[in-house]
Amino acid sequence: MTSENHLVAALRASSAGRAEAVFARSANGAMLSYGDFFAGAEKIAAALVGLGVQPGDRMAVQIDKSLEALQLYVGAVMAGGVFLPLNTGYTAAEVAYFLTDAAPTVAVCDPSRHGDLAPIATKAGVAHLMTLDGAGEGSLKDAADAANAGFVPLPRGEDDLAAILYTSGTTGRSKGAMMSHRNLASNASTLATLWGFTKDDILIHALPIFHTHGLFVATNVALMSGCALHFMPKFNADQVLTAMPNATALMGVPTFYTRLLKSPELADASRNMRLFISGSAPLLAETHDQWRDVTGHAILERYGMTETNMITSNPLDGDRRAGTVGFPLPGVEVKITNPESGDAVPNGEPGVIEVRGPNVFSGYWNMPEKTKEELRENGFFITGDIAVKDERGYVSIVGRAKDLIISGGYNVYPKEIELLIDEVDGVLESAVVAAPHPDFGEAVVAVVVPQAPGSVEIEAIQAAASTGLARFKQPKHIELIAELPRNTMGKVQKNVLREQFKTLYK
Ligand code: MCA
Ligand code: AMP
Repeated sequence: MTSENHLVAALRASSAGRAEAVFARSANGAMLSYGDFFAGAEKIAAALVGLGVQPGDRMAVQIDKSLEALQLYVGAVMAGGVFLPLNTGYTAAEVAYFLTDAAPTVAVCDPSRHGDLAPIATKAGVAHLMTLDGAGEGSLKDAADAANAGFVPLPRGEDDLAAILYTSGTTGRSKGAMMSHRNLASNASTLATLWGFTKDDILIHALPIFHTHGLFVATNVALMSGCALHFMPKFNADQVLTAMPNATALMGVPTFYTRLLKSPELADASRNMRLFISGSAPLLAETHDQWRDVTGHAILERYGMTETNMITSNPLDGDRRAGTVGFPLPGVEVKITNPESGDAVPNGEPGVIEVRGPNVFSGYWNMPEKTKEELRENGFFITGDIAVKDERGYVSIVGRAKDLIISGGYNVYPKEIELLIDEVDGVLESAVVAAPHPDFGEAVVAVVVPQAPGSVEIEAIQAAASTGLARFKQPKHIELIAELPRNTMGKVQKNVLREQFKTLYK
């Protein structure tokens, strides 16, 4: 029986004996030390246990980004709980699904949403709906303030769950990816070493903290290396540029880089930085080249998934090749396979990426059948991304076997939107595709067939989307057409629609 909390011990190791070291500097200049960060997390853990949280209980959290929100993440894990972060853009209808599916003991929301969510939480059997706002105030903070200091993290082993992250699926139903202490600790430790992070780094943190990139890649890597964060509530190009001269590294989605490239100050501001990392969506080779021309730095592109954490990375030392996502991480096996046979394809031929290692999740919450479809018995997870490996071992992602749109780093599953649109009165059917977009990479476009001419207005579809879907999932363009293009088998030809809309934003 383990006596320590595996993930918390790993996250604390680098700052042991350095309680005074800066963990985070906020946009307003306020500093938070490592000692105070963990002391605050302990108080939250004590408050959660006081509310009745037992090891293994889920804690659903839909709150604005703040340092207290990060303390809540670490505090939830200290309490032996399973942290379940939710995109702040999710509507009440979306949150209802997550609460019902995951059955958390405690949910935490912004005070402004308490009224909205209280009946939903009650219906889902949530025992406590607490609040925490973007300034770190709320009923959870009050409970933490009243709790005793010095909470000792509850023992949790490598196989115990630390988090569940929901990821939408091609069936339109979100799946909760179960992440163990080992999954999170091993990946962050590998990345911190691979990318050369030390306690002297200062990482600009402008990503949201409800997804893998901002929470497990940026935050865990920083904690594990004992470095400092420039902590920003959200991405703002001017704020990032202002922070750069006093920072060493940035992690972002491609939209960060295309937006930063618009600034004439970029060349000067980036002079002292040592590393720019991109992921979550494809970085255009053109953006990579422009960045190198302006700053002299080659962006390090890496690739991962919610279910697997990070899988591949370009090298820190060596050639960071534009248009590739680099090599498998140390300790992570990557196979490129024929989707029918599951056999590995020869180098240079496209196939589906499969991945096995300590980073790979243990399955989907309450969905054994879905788990079986995507996670082979031999431990390989089928990513649904199509890639080729070249003779030097660099992996390039060349397509997706799954119907997925990535907009500004957020995943949007067309099926979910099509199901919602098809329910609108007067709609016969719909198809949702991506159109290339200069800012978001891909934009969501909905093509809708009315039951009869004039049977539905675009406004009615927009209204349904805004009630049912987070803003980033809502179609940026809706087009009514008489019928969808189909092949001889009757399957909708999304490639024809993609072709039709490929210059919409050009
Ligand atoms: C905002 N909007 C969006 C998006 N973000 N629409 C589509 N896609 C988006 N990503 C909407 C806004 O609601 C607004 O709508 C309009 O677009 C313009 O908003 P703007 O102010 O320009 O947006 P922003 O607030 O600056 O946000 C853009 C952003 C943000 C900074 C790129 O989306 C972001 O932080 N993305 C990062 C996502 C991320 O962390 N992904 C990692 C997932 P309106 O004006 O009409 O209201 S983890 C992952 O993928 C794996 C594991 C991995 O490998 O990392
Ligand atoms: P999610 O599971 O929602 O976090 O999204 C993971 C998906 O994002 C992957 O399956 C890929 O399709 C995509 N992705 C992540 N990083 C990259 C990258 N560097 N290049 C291309 N696609 C990426």
